[in-house]
Amino acid sequence: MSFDLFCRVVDNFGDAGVCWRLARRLAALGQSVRLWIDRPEILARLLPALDARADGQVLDGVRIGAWSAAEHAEPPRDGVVIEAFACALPPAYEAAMAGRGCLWINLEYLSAESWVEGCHGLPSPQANGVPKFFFFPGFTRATGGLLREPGLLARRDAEQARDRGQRLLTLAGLPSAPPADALCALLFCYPGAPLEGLRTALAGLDRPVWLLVPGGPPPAALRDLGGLRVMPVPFVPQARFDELLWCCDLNFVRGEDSLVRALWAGAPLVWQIYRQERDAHLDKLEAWLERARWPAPAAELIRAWNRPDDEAMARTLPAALREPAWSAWRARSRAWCAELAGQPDLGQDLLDFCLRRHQTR
Ligand code: TRH
Repeated sequence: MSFDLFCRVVDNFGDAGVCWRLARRLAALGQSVRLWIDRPEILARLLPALDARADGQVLDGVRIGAWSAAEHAEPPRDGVVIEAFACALPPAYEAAMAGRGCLWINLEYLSAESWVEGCHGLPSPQANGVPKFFFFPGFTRATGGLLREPGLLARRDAEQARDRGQRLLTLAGLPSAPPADALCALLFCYPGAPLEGLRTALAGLDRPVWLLVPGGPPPAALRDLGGLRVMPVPFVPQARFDELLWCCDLNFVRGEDSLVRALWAGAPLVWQIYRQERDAHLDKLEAWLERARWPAPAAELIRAWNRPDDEAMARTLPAALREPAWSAWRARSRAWCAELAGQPDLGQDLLDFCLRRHQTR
């Protein structure tokens, strides 16, 4: 089938990151895919081979076009149009969809809340008569699942069998390899995270800590202290981001795509959820914590990180890293990763959904 995927960047990297990953996945499943994006320069940060000024480049089997060009594009006959995160299609394109046998999918944000299961796959009747459906990523079989490429976990295991110091030297350009007993942590967070609490907690551990901070100089609040070394590392292409996560014992991630990738890493992670008005994000965080079933000290730490609370951070992080909480957290991370990997991946699930809808027309 032919897919047109529309992406508007609201902020940061997640909108482009999720859409690019889905576009690649559908192309790898043998579909013909065009990705229309309003800020190609953001995608180029994740995909350095992309020339943000050129229109119509084909990378990894996906044709990448500028949003402005989509105004005059023809919707694919009997194809699928994906509107990511309710981004609203270009009006002329939307008008041209009528009568072409298109299926229209609204790909929603990832949420662990239980109402998602009831809304996944529901129709959304449209004035132009084009059949439109909600498609929700999620953590259960009653949702669209999470994006996962075939063989990802085997690739992870093979990588992790190699020397970690060597992997970090090549990938992150570190001046030297971390000591064998060091705790390696990746920090990818939003401004406003309780960094003072993080610094105090990490510096007070009874082992060396290497904190890898990708993409530019680390925030001023983060400086070496005690056994803590703060290491700036480059912003790696998205295709190599997993490898960075796989080098670390603990991953601080945020938003949507880096969360999912940290889950596939199968190691302890601290998620910073995207902030919303009136603290709506904290309810979403609780829904996720309920599904995650982390040991209590890890859950307390994740709450402190999101509130954000420096004092609670300095207290809860050492508790979560202390035995037996740490081993329990590691074990649960592996187990949830395996459980989630036992469910169909979002790319295949979306393709099957579209095929079924086309057959039942
Ligand atoms: O960047 P994010 O915070 O993105 C978002 C946006 O804020 C968006 O508006 C919001 O709706 C969404 O989150 C939920 O976080 P996310 O989703 O993790 O995206 C980051 C992307 O950047 C992800 O694809 C991984 C990639 N990345 C790299 O490729 N290399 C790197 O070195 C790093 C640190 C990240």
